[in-house]
Amino acid sequence: MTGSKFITVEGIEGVGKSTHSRTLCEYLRDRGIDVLATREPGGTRLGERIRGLLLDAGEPPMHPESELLLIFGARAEHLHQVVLPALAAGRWVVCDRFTDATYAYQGGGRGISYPRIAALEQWVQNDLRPHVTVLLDADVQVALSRVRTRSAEDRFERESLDFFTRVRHAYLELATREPRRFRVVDANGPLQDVRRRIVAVCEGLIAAE
Ligand code: Z5A
Repeated sequence: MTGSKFITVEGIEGVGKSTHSRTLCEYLRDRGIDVLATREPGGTRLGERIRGLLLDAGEPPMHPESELLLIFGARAEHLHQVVLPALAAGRWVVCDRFTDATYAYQGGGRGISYPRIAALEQWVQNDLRPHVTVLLDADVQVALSRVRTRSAEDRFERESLDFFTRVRHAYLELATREPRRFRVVDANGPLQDVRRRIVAVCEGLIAAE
């Protein structure tokens, strides 16, 4: 098998990112690929603490720019401690959310300009970009209905339908801009159907090796 790959999984909440990141990792491991599974915000001790601040619905309101900087702070730590060493060792990295989430949530959702996000992206990541991004896309109400039964809502989950609609559209626009990197997967419908679509993406990844 060839060198490292950086694969990210994206989408609004409830589309099945966590579930299908696991599907992806299992499929790749079954084919002998050394895979590191990680997530953002988080993936390191500091990153998980920042994640706690970002998600805590009990925190006082946070300015969108503070939110953006915290996300990139967690990302810098994650890249230096986890992602870059794994890629340098030839491993594949599957990351549940990455910078496309920043464009979608802080850009599309909160209204921060893309050039401002791009400046931080370049500063923190240099030239690192995902090789492949799996965008799970589903109707906002379908996706939210899968997670709105959870007992306590976090700071993002409290946002409106309109917010998540903007986030979804931002993701789809990003995919349109970079069709070679993105694999858009229909995440509506039963779990097993979506799983089959993810396996098809995995087969494509392996065939491309
Ligand atoms: N955030 C940000 O703003 N900017 C950034 O740059 C980054 C993140 C990196 C935390 O992310 C928050 O961080 C996120 C944006 C912000 N907040 N929001 N929204 P997260 O990824 O940890 O949180 P999440 O998106 O809220 O995760 P989630 O709600 O767990 O969604 P998911 O991972 O896509 O879904 P899941 O856990 O795989 O599935 C949820 C449930 O649905 C579960 O019971 C499944 O069994 C079920 N499910 C999944 N697929 C199906 C189908 N097809 N049918 C039926 N049921 C299903």
